[in-house]
Amino acid sequence: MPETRLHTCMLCEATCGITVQVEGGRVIGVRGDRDDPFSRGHVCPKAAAIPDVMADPDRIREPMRRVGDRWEPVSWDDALAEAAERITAIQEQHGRNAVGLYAGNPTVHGYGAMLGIPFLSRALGGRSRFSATSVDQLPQMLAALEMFGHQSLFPVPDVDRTDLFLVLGANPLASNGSLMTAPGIADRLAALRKRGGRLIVVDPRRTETAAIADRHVAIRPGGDAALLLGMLNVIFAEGLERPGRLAGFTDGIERLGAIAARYSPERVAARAGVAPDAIRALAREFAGAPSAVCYGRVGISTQEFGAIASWLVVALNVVTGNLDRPGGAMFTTPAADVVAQTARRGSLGSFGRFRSRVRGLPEFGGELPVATLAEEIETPGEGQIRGLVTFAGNPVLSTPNGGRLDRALAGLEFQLAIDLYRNETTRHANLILPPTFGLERDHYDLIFYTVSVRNVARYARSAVAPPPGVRDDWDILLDLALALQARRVDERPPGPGMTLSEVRALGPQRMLDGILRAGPHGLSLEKLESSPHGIDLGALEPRLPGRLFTPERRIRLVPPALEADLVRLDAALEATPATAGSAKAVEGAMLLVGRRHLRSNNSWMHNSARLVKGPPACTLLLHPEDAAARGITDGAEALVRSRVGSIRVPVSVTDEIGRGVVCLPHGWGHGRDGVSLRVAAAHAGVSFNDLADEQRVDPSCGNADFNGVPVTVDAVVTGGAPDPRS
Ligand SMILES: Nc1nc2c(c(=O)[nH]1)N[C@H]1C(S)=C(S)[C@@H](COP(=O)(O)OP(=O)(O)OC[C@H]3O[C@@H](n4cnc5c(=O)[nH]c(N)nc54)[C@H](O)[C@@H]3O)O[C@H]1N2
Ligand SMILES: Nc1nc2c(c(=O)[nH]1)N[C@H]1C(S)=C(S)[C@@H](COP(=O)(O)OP(=O)(O)OC[C@H]3O[C@@H](n4cnc5c(=O)[nH]c(N)nc54)[C@H](O)[C@@H]3O)O[C@H]1N2
Ligand code: SF4
Ligand SMILES: [Mo]
Repeated sequence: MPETRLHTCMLCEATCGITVQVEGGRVIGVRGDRDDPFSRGHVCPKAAAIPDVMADPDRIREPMRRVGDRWEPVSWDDALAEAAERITAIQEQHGRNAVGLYAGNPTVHGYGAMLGIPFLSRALGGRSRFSATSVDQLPQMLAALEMFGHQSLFPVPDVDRTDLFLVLGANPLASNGSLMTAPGIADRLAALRKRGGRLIVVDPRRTETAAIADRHVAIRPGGDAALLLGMLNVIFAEGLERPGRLAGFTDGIERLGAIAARYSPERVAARAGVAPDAIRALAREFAGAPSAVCYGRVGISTQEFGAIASWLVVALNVVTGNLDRPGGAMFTTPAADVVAQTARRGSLGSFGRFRSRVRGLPEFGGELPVATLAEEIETPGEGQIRGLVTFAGNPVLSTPNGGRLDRALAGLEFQLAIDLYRNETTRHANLILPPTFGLERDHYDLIFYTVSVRNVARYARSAVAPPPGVRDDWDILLDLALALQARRVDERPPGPGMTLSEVRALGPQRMLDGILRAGPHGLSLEKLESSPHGIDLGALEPRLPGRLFTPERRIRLVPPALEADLVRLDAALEATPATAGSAKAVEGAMLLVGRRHLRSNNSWMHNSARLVKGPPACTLLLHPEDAAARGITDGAEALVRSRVGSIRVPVSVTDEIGRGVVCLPHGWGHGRDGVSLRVAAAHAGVSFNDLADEQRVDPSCGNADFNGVPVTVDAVVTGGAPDPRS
């Protein structure tokens, strides 16, 4: 008889409660937990693939060492010792910056990894730290830091109560929400419309979410900053600004009004790709709604004007009185309040404390933009990166110009990967250390409950034992840190507080318990375990001004760093011909944007047969007129070229994408040598990031610019001359 265990899905930000059927120590099924007060039984097709990853024959189950292009097992002791020796040897000769660290997305999906990574980071030392932040939400963190004083204080759309949900550059029906933990988002959006609320989606593509919306605004890629300024212009010009109680603790409202006065709908329309009348209507509708919330995600964040757009999304909510009120953008009161906890330690965040060696890109949160990693490896000189640790990341497929990074990694003196798979990135490693995964470990969403649409908490014990040869991420991170520390001859004696060995012995569970006990709900692991389906701690409540971390405890509506960046936008507005109805007229090229699929998760779940079956997902969306102009038919291959690379990809001809824009998912391209992903290799696809240009970043903060990459698209001429770059 199978037993049922409770757990939480750790794949995306929705934190769905799951029930797990276990028989003979193996997981035989995963379903939604109907008794979870937050997710109420919702799961998506990916949940069933958790056991696929756990039982994947390609999964690495013991530490592996590469000898040439052969891999051999190695004991944990030998692997850790060798890693520490190689890393310290490089650092002793070339300095701490010579060994880099890249932490990928799953870091934030495991509390042990999240709590452990700072210890490895500190043990490595130096400034060569990178993470997926700079290909994702960095501009939104920058806006939080500059406006609220803490880089992790995100306003969350109160989707369950709002009257108007204005979505820019997010497709929650595919992504299940981001910086908005809202399991079962389709039901929540249906409920919104049922109670008379409106959903408006601003996106270059008529996405799954746009298709169920009241209105779809087909914006030009990278046009959001222009659109938002145009809306603010109308709001101030027509006296529609109503900050209400926010005015009592907000600085810069007048200044924002003066700025907005420069951006009439007529001036911004071409760049936004939205007609002046439509901008006016949108502004009036938003300002006039009983409650409204503007929410922007990956599409506004990873683009040319990501920082300005991220700032203006918050500003629009403030100016219309929709920040910190029900139905607007609100702040959580999380049971494990890592925001308050880091603030107590004085780490509110940082920006621009130092710059990258080669391109001079600014530091953010102690990290450098990953778009500069390849050149930091390739460029000789002091501080050149010669060794790299990757943790839960696949930057070859997930960072811009992955092709260049791929080649750069091949030239490293030493690479260590902590990962489940030998993939496009970890194939270059000298050592791979394999972690436990999924239901083999306990789970608490340290990060995502800080951005959830209700205050909730759920803790799950591990449901099955891990394979004997793997270790928890926490253990790997701390053991590596200890091994590094042991080799440092120059190490200063441990100061007050706990030693690394004491931290290692304490373990992540007791750390989590401490954070919960210190938190605003006085919870503990014991209390959470007595409510195994999770606890609903209520709807979000107004938190301001108490939750602000600026020294003056006021909102900075016009952060100087972001205001200064407007000159760049001004130049772009001048450069945009007023007649440009399509993006094409502007760049002389097509503009490439990304997309996500419900059955795919960044780069690393394509080895699950159940997720990749069916028609190929990695296709280029092309408008029928653009297709006809190039003689490309549905299903045929196109040659897509950018400054940095070229790919051949099957085309889906569809009017869901605007003219002049093409759309491709990221995370594909598994056809490389030395990758040990048999199912994924049979559904290889091509990598978006072989086209994305590492030199195209939002220069204000260095975040990658994936949305609006100029490309040319041509029919593949069979029998013609081979493309020189492919
Ligand atoms: N199934 C699935 N779920 C996931 C993931 C996954 O890979 N698969 N990844 C997870 C991760 S790491 C994240 S960060 C979240 C992301 O969650 P979302 O932000 O919801 O992700 P996307 O689906 O990429 O949505 C981005 C949208 O921006 C649009 N866009 C592109 N350029 C522009 C532009 O210039 N302006 C505007 N307004 N829109 C633009 C794109 O067309 C796209 O629809 O999803 C998470 N959830
Ligand atoms: N063109 C384009 N590029 C993008 C995006 C886009 O929209 N367009 N989105 C960006 C975004 S939002 C993100 S977050 C990044 C993601 O970028 P990355 O984090 O670099 O890439 P992932 O594909 O998430 O790779 C995760 C890796 O972690 C491993 N892994 C999974 N679970 C665990 C675990 O529990 N422990 C350990 N140690 N390893 C684990 C997997 O095997 C895989 O190798 O991609 C970015 N890249
Ligand atoms: S929506 Fe996200 S958390 Fe929920 S089952 Fe799917 S992948 Fe897991
Ligand atoms: Mo992400």
